[in-house]
Amino acid sequence: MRGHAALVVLAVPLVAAGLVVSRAAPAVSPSFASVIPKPLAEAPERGAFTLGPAARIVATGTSPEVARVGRLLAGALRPATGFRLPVTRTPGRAGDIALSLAPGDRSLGDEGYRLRVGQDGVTIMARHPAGLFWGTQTLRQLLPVSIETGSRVEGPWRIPLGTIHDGPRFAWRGMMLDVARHFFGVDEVKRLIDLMALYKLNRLHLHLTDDQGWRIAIRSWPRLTQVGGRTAVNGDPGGFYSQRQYRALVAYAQTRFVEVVPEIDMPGHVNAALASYARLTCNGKSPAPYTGIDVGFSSLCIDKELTYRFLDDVIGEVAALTPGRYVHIGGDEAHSTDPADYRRFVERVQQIVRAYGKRMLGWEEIARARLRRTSVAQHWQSPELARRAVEQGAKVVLSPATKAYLDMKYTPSYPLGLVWAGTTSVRDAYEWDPATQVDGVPEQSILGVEAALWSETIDTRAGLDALAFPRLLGLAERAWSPAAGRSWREYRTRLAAQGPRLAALGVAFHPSPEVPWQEP
Ligand code: TNX
Repeated sequence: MRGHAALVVLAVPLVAAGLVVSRAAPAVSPSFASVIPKPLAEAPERGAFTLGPAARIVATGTSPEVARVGRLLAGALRPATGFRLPVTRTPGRAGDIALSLAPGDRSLGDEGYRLRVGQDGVTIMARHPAGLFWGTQTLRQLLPVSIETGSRVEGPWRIPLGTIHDGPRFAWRGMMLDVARHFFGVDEVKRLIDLMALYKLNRLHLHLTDDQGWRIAIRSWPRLTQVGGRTAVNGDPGGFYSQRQYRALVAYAQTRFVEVVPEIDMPGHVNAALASYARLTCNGKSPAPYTGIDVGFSSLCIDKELTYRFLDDVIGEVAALTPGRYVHIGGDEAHSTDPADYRRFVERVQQIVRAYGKRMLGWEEIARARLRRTSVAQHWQSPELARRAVEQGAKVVLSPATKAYLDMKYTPSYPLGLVWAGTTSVRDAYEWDPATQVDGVPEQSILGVEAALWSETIDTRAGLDALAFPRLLGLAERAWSPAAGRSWREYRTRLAAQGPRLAALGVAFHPSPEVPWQEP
């Protein structure tokens, strides 16, 4: 243990100073044993394949999607290697990386893949392009950490030999980012999408509206962003996505097999909307903009018909921007809405969402209303509400605040974050099983797991990095890998090996002393 402590001390200043970035070779070569999330099955062999300057990426078959995954892989490997890595359809030669689809191979599932590293090259096979893409993310983790530096470094680019057969436990592997309390621009979110993809997360839930800010342009209600988009917590600068920017973000995510899930929070958490349009309030008077961090004080006017015309416009525009199946309607902490009104409201909004061809997702409180079986409740606090959703035949996404809230402090003295659900160590975020988390919510009712990062206490990339990393990796593993056979002792060693990789990517992660971080 003492040795570990010394390594931690070493890792901190290196990470902080960004020195890791220029290091060529890692102290320990990556191995199958260090991949996160843990693959389903792996058979390592002795030896390594060395990726050389003449290597090509062979996209077998005629699917443009396969070639696209190949180009993304080439783009990830070129900066550090300096190799050309042309993407080609011509038959593979020794030394190449081959990607191919095996649509008939049911053992691969919707997102699974088989990766083989042999003396003569690398092959990745999947039933669907998504699986190929996840396979390329595993391949990245099998290459030396310096592959992530973004600028030319010396090889050799050795990849350990062996075979991996992999596929996810849950279809929904998400992260929520609150861009309403503090705004995060397109470039920050793209970077987060890339980091999510490295750990095989496939849903980005954007909390686009709240009391403190409205972050998505709605053409039929322009003041939402002209007025409501200007503010943020603490009086910090606001901001918003134009529809063009938002579309670009969604497309960027889509090419990385990440589905963007937009959330418009209602009937509470709407002060920014009410401040923008006096006619949405019951008394016709706009409230002042809000920049504090209280919750539960605002509500849409449930009895006004205009409220539903407004929501029809907003949901219609948001649905048109969304290729994914879900629109999230918030529904949380509506403490200023009468309970009977709340139920009526949610049921009516459920119809609106459906009319636009989408499924409704909402925080667990929506289970107080009558839910369609295709609606989904996001559990965060109340086992009873999660059970009520399941009793109605709806599915549940698990974001238990004591495990999956990335905005909880690591320790009581940690400078960022909140503590209302307690503190959450790296170990806490990892050590739980979705299937036994909520009594009465069995595995078959669970769509998946989602980490949530609320932004009351962060407004920079550094703050985002420090709260999200490394806990996000543990949650990604909870969502992808079976719980059986895993333990914190084993996981923390794998996590330690990811430290230099995160540092090479420029991620200012929290170097928690719980983890025996590897020296870069
Ligand atoms: C509760 S969790 C909220 C958010 C806050 C968060 C802070 C949930 C559905 N609502 O409004 O930002 O706590 O941790």
